[in-house]
Amino acid sequence: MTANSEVTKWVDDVAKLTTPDRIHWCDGSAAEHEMLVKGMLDRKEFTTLNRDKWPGCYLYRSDPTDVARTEKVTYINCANEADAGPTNNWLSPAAAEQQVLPLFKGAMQGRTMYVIPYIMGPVNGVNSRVGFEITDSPYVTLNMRIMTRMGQVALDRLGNSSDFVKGMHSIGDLKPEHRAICHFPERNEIWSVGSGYGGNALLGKKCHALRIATSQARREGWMAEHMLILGLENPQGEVFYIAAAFPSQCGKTNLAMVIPPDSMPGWKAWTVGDDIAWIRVGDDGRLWAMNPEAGFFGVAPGTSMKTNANAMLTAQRNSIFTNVALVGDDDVWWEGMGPAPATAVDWQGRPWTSSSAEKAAHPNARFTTPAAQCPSISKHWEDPQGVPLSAILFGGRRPHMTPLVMEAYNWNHGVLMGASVASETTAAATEQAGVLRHDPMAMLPFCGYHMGDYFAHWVNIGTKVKHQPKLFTVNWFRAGDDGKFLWPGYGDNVRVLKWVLERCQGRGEAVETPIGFLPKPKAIDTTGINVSDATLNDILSVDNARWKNELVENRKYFSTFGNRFPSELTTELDAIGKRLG
Ligand code: SAT
Ligand code: MN
Repeated sequence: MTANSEVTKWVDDVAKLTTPDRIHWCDGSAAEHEMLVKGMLDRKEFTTLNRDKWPGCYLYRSDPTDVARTEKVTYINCANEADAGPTNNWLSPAAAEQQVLPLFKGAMQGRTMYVIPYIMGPVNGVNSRVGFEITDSPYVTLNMRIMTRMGQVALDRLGNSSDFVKGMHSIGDLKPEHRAICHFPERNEIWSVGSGYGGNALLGKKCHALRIATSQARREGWMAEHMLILGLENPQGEVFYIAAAFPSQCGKTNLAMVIPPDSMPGWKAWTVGDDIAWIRVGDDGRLWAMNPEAGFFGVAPGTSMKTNANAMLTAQRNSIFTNVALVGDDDVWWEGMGPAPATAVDWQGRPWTSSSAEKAAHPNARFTTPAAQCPSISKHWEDPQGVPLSAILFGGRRPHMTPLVMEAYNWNHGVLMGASVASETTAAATEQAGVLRHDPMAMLPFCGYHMGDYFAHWVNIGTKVKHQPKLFTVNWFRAGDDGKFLWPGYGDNVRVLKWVLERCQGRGEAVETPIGFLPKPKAIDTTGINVSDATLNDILSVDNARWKNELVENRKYFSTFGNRFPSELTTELDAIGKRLG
């Protein structure tokens, strides 16, 4: 409990509305954790996994209709529709009160209401923020315990301040037609009902740390971004920090935990964050980034000792597995982990055999796991100041378009590169997979205000940063005519990061092209891998005709932001047009 009357008044109001049987204030203790787990086991909502292979780990199966973020019912509820912009669903605060608030009425009857005080960011972080999630889901509570610094630490940090985010969550009746996720950026408030899924229900993550935080950041002059943060150490022992934005399932978690290949002796990579970066302008004129989260909420399918050993090793203890398959002696399995078992229990609890047409794990099955357990976790991941950024990368899945890597000519050109990110859709969003969609800075579903204003905010931040990080676009997914990837990816992506760092140090050979600085093929270290000069030339080539089309397409897309699209970026578009001839 707390003496903060703004908190207690709000908790009272929510309790009056939702009428829970009990109210539990989370303190984050081990005893509380045990109590929550016991309840999950008693209700058969958790399966205890093998104590030797997966100590402290549990399997959870969600409602089959509740397996991913639901963007169609995710709303920005600012006062004026124009301020939400064309990329967000807008619902007026009054309409939300009429349509969504009733879904909370009596919703917690027969349930316990958990009050979760949490901190996004390190406990003593200079840019950390306090939020509260009120939820009737013990599963959500257990996930929040991994994903945030939760309990007494947050009450201590907040004290009597009224600077906190109010998140109200109920699983409601879990019916998709009774689902809504509302964000009130003007009053730092979130309402989420009808879903227990991560991005919809762990309110500290996308709802607070991105949608609400982007609005706060704009007001206060910092940045909330959908980015991993990585420290790259060269053989001389110098560490440089890189932030990178990729749309869902473009290998963000893999890059955050990348292991440099054996053929790059002396290179090391350190994980700071895998999904979200809060970035501020330091007194020293550099950009400083921190990871507001305390855990990883990673996609399981495709994760293996081969593709991401660090993620596998992190998730071996104290983790929650959602919608994966159960095999043998309380072991878990998912597609891409290794050889398929002969039989399993699939993510919906049904018998499965290796000849089944359906997948055993849901494609968006997840592990929730404490970041501190990651073998590659940076010793600076909880530094109160964060880490200074040398480079920012933008990337997407563009099989036939963007070169392996290119460097912006200047900050605004880099902002344009970020604004131009487009990628094939994946299963993490509930839309059709495999369709190309624009996803500026990988923020399309996460920017809490008008995207044109967001671009302008990026331009504005550039003017405040004396020592700007260099901005780059990367694309690990260039494919040949046969559809096969041309670049090996995974650990070998460090070869690209090596060039990025060389550029940041004023070295690294580059050629000027109409679309940016590209590495000379010889400047990419390919020692020990089988990538021919022809292939490298191919993935580092610029097809002027394609890029002219791309420019037309991008101009069309940017016109949807009307006069909020910053003129500085139009200047950069024109410059590219001129260079393309
Ligand atoms: O789907 S979530 O938003 O919960 C996770 C992610 O896509 O990063
Ligand atoms: Mn994400």
